[in-house]
Amino acid sequence: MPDLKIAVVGAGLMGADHVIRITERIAGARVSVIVEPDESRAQAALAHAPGAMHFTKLEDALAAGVVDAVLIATPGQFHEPVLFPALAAGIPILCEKPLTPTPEASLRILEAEQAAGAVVGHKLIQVGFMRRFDAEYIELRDLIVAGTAGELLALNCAHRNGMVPDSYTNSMLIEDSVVHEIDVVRFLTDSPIVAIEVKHGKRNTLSPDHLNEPIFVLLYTESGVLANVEMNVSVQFGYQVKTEAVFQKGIAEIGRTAGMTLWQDGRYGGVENASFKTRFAAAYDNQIQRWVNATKRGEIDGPSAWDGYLASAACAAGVTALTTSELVDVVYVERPAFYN
Ligand code: ISE
Repeated sequence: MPDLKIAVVGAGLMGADHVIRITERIAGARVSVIVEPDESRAQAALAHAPGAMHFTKLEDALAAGVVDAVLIATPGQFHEPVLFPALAAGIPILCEKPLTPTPEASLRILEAEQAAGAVVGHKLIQVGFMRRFDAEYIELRDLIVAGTAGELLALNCAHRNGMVPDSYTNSMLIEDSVVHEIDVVRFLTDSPIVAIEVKHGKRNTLSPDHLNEPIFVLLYTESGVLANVEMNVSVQFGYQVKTEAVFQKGIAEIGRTAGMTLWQDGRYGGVENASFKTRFAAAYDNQIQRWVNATKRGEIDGPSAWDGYLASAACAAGVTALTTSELVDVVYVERPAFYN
């Protein structure tokens, strides 16, 4: 079977990383196009994509007939205008999280996908919630399902970034960062998030002036399992994502820093990840390989646009909770049959 020709849209931090990943580690696919308005970013990415063409608009690449599938890695607010032409072309899409920043926009995407799906006969969008492809999250989910430690009661989650760029806003604490816990808590518990509450701790003065964090987010699931998330984007020392699961008969912990521990000169320790690019490298590889394989079968193999919508709806409640400090209910529309 010929290589899947992928257009990577957006060659920023994540897009550039995916270009290298597809070229060097993914079987059965190659980057045929880079869509990026910034010339220097595009050139830097093209250096890792032999034979790829450069366009500034996805529509032009689609018209040139050199694209079988699209990987969208622009910032979230630019997903919608890229999703529409890709859906109209009826080709498979891997869209980085969040699907869209608002539930209203996600609903527009669901409609467009159902229209395109009626023609091609299957779903077209997979959303890049890569934690679902991380070996430890999968192991934890298996433990929850097996029930050998008893019923799951609660989750204590820590999501810590060393620092964030100036463009990162307060609402992105929820929409760009906690969105991962919003999705993965549902993945782990198989239960929708029904309400969200946000508390502010003592502000970190090392945080950019416009941010008020760390925050502590309570995600209430329909099952009764409560997830408590420390969201902290100014920890300075590195990147950490950890979860402790509290069961009736035990505790499970995932996300401890992997690698060698060195004892020397009266000290011991290891090396902490600097960013999500290394912490979740294997999960990203796994996600993209499975997506490539699935597209060749006319399927997706991971979170759908419906999962993306559920996360956007929960994020909208989360952003309200962030500004009001109240417990905010999450409101969802009924699931269309297409997503059953
Ligand atoms: C970033 O966009 C990501 O998706 C990372 O996984 C997350 O840890 C970070 O907080 C976000 O800004």
